[in-house]
Amino acid sequence: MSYRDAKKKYAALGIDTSAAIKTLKAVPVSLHCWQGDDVRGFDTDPSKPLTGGIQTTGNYPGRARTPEELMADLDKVMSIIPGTPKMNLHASYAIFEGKKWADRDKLEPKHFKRWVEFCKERKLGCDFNPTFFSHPKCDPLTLASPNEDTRKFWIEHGKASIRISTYLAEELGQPCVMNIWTGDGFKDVPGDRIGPRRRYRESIDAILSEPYDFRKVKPCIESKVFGIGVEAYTVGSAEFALSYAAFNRDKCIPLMDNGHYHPTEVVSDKIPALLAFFDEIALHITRPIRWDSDHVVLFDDETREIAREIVRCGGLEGRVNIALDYFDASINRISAWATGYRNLQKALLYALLQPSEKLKELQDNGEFSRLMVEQENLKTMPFGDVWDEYCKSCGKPLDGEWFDDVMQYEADVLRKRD
Ligand code: RNT
Ligand code: ZN
Repeated sequence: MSYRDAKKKYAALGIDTSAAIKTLKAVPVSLHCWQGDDVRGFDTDPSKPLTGGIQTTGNYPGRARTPEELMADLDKVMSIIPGTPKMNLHASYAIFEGKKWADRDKLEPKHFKRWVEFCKERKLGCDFNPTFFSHPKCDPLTLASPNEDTRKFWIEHGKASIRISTYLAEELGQPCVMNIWTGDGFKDVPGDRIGPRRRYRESIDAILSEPYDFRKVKPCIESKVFGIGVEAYTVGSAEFALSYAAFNRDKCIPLMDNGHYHPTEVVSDKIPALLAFFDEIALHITRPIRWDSDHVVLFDDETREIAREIVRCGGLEGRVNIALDYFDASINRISAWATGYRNLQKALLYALLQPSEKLKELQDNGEFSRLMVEQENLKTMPFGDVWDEYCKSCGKPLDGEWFDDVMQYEADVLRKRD
């Protein structure tokens, strides 16, 4: 079926495919830099293991080892993905010119100047993340540590990150979403659960006391149910993070990562729950297989349902800040990056092609049999033709047209790195 036929079929349901394509093109979706190098960054010794609740598995050849390599790989990915990407950096990706290394508490905007140039040349906005892991000052706790010096160090890192986020927002003319996540927690049954949480709360208060314009810099608090090595207790649990954001709604927003809940919980359902209270929320979209495994995002049921809720709740009008967060070191990293990004784009387009008003009406009228049947019918609509049209109109390859090119890049570039 051609796009013209597909357009007609959707029009018969009252859906304007051209409008959907136009809307999606303008939605910024953050592209996480850390898929390209297995979350290593440039500020610590790459021979040391990742710590602080982050781990990657696999040793596929071609990991980016330098800013130049990572930027080249990002360009490759961006040549494949449709839509409006926004960069998403971690503080550990600071670039030290002339070998002048600075520790995380001493990071400055100048350490991100090359990234600003990179973004400007490509007309990208940029999000930011303080990096509270893979560093000798994880004792193992950071912001929740009982050790005052440790806490101070990480608070200074958080404040430095706010200054860097302001710099990114001002230079690039787009708001910077700045996400606070720590892996603070304990492997086994703690002797004190409230102490670390009180300290975590005070530390975030201290970080957010650094002046910033909330319209430009949007600090987020990301929760997590557990992590590797901290199986028994996580300081920044769901209740903690949500309560923090709710009690400080003039200063920050909650961030939900769909790998950070019990396996039967779904973030799709949590989106409207939070949007009933918060003006804005942020998401990390990932694919957890039984736990926070951070697999590449697929065009699967839950990704589609997340996208449907984003669209139905007005999330594309600035209420939902969308970012990707996965890292797979066992397959070609560029292919992984592009597959996940394209799949999220697909899910958003799919969601924009739903007759949301009609479905709502059926529900409100109690027509549940029809609601089920119509929702099932939608699944065999000629979505692929609209997706192809979207890719074409963005000047990007269709499914089936880019993988060989990535394999060529692997042979020419990635394989020569090891
Ligand atoms: C970890 C969190 C966090 C990180 C990134 C690298 O479980 O999801 O968001 O994945 O900041
Ligand atoms: Zn995350």
